[in-house]
Formats: sequence, C-alpha cells, structure tokens
Amino acid sequence: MLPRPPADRTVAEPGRPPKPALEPTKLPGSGTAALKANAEADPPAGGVAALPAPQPAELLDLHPAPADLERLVLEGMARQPRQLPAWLLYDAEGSRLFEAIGQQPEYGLTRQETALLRERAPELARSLAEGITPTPVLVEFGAGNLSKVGPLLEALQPAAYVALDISLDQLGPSCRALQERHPAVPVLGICCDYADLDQLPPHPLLEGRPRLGFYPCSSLGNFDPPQARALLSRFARLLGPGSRLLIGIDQPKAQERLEAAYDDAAGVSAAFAFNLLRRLNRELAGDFDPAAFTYRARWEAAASRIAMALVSCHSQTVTLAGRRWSFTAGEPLITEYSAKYTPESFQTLAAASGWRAIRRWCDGADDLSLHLLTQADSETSRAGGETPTQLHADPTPMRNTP
Ligand code: AVI
Repeated sequence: MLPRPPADRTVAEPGRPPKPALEPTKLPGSGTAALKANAEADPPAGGVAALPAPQPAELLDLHPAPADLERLVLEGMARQPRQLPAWLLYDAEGSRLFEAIGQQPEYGLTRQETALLRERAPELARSLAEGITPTPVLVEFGAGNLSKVGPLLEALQPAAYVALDISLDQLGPSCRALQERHPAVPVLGICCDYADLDQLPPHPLLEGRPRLGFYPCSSLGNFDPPQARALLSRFARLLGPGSRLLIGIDQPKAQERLEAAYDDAAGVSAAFAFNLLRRLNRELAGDFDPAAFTYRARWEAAASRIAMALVSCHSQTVTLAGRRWSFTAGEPLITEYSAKYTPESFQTLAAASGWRAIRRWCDGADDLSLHLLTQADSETSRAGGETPTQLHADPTPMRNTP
C-alpha cells in the first residue's frame, strides 16, 4: 500500500505525538528465540541446511500516527488544480478495486511484473546478493498483500524477510500466509509509515545482517519527483551502507495504451476513482454527487505521467469538511498521478538520491523495468567484479526470450 508522502509528513505534521514503545505481536504460536536461532544459522558452505521447524510470522506495530485526513484534504482542495493524496484511494473498497484493476486486460503492469519476477527470480536473487555476506535480510516496502515476493524468497533464501506496510489489517494475515508457504524464512511484519521512518526498529532478525530492499509495483510513480527522491533517500538510510534495492518501474509507452490502462473498458479504474468521493462523503461529511463528475485519465507527455481526475460535469458547489467548494464546468479534481520513467530518467532520479543503477531487467516488450540499485558511495557495491563505471555507462537491458 502507498505510504503517506514524505514531504507532507515531515513538513506539514510538526506536532505528531511521540511513538510509543514497540509492541511485538506473536502471531499465534510464534517465538522470537526460534526466529533468532534461525536467523543466525547460515547454511553450511556447499551443503543444504536442515529446514527449521515451521514457525509463525511475527508482527511489530509501530503505531503509525493516524493521518490528519481533514487537514490534508483541505490542503489538497485548495490547490490549483485541486489534488487529493493518492493514498486516500486505498480504503478497504479501494484496495479491492485496485486488485481488480490488476486483472483488467488493458492494465499489464501487475501481470508483466509478476511474470518477470517469477521467470527471472534465480538471476535476480544472484545479482541482489552477489558478494554480500553474511546472508542478508530482505526488506519489502509497502508490501501490501505480499503477492510479489514469493519467487524471490525461494531463490534468495534470505536470513529473514521483513515486510513494511501501513495497514495492520492487511499485514497480519498476509505475513501469516506467507510464513506458511515459506517456512524456512522467518517473516517479520512491521506496521509503520515507511515514508516517515528514520530507522528500522531493533530486532534480533535484523541485527548484524546486510539489508536488501524490494519495492515492486512502480509505486514510486505515484509520488511527484521531489517526493520520490526523498523516498529513495529514506530507503538508503533504512537499509544502511552497502545495501541494494530492487525496484519495479513502469515506462512510458504509446499514449493510447497508457490511457486505456488507466481507463479500462470495464470501468474498474473509474470506479476506483469514484470510490474516493464516497470515502470523502463518509469520513468528512461531504455531499459529492458522483453523477456530477466524469472520470478522465490523460497522458501528460511533458511531465511523463498519467493524470487521473474526476471532472466536474457542470458548475456546482460541494460541501466538504464543513466548507463550501465551487467547481466550474470541466474543472478537474486530480485523484492520482502515475509517472513513467525511462531507464535513463529513472537512473538520474536514483542517482540524485545516492543510488547507482547496476543492472536492469525488462519484460519482452520493454514496457517496465526491474532496476537493481546499489548505494553510490559503498565499497560493497563493487562486489561481483563489475566496475561501477562500466555498469553505469552501459546499463544493458536484459530481455526475456520471448
Ligand atoms: C499503485 N500504482 C503503481 C498504480 C499505478 O499504476 O500508478 C495505481 C493505479 N491507479 C490506477 N490504476 C493503477
């Protein structure tokens, strides 16, 4: 799930309450001692480690501060054009609709990335972990329903898998299910706003282990470039020196394809946006009339992004959070942007956040990329015998054989 954007949190929420102490939750039957023992045991060189006894996942709740919904919405409504934070789209119904978007024929991103991760898992795992010792921990940001990480876990066999997500409701059951499917890798869920986290909490599974990051789904595209840069810098801090990050990024493609992907024939993308109006009506005493808006997804070439908006059908006045807001006919309310990066533009963005791109994998059509990044100033980043200069100058795409 998308975190709340870093810029909004750090700049606009100065008076947040201090975070309470950690509260580890053992999902039924779990034991930290067993997890610790497992994390410390590297497989014997050249041999196969005995499978540890299956163990339940563990959950830490860092109590992310509830969003100040009213203030953020009022700020967004006052912008020109009006624009609401994209994470607002993901209430329970929004999350369900987003999963349905992933099944629409026009929206290839989820399917293509899932297939790429499955097909290339052994190679991805080798490149991620090459030269890194002892056995690293894999940390996924915005892990959501943990639907992408399975093949990578199988291939990488990290010392532990740590899933960060803001939704406790989703994290608990997803971690439990993943742990059952991958009993050999201890699973730790951390409920937090990872866009607002300064460091990972102390935990035996994380002690003394190098960290590899995983951020699939092109979620970075839902942040504007300054926010995206801030988020990548934060990942570098959370993962620590010498870490690597595998990140999924969607690329620009033909306008018709992109606009269809974000405005599918079955109307699921539209329903996803309209659900936001229902949320505002419910949670902020709004009186939006969905019939007075139409949904639009438009490619903005100059900014290399899709702009999704609900467009007012006629001039009207809406009440929201006790205030009146007027819309002119044709005025958009931006629900979300989805930026698309070429390999080069993404590498430039990553470099501005202290990351160096060392390898890229793409699907057969070169629609999307999985970029492997390493921290620019890290000695460990040179592991594997490839010189940074060569790799930087020639990030050769590795295509799947069609
Ligand atoms: C989550 N994120 C990467 C999706 C995207 O493609 O930008 C969100 C989305 N919104 C509408 N369709 C998909």
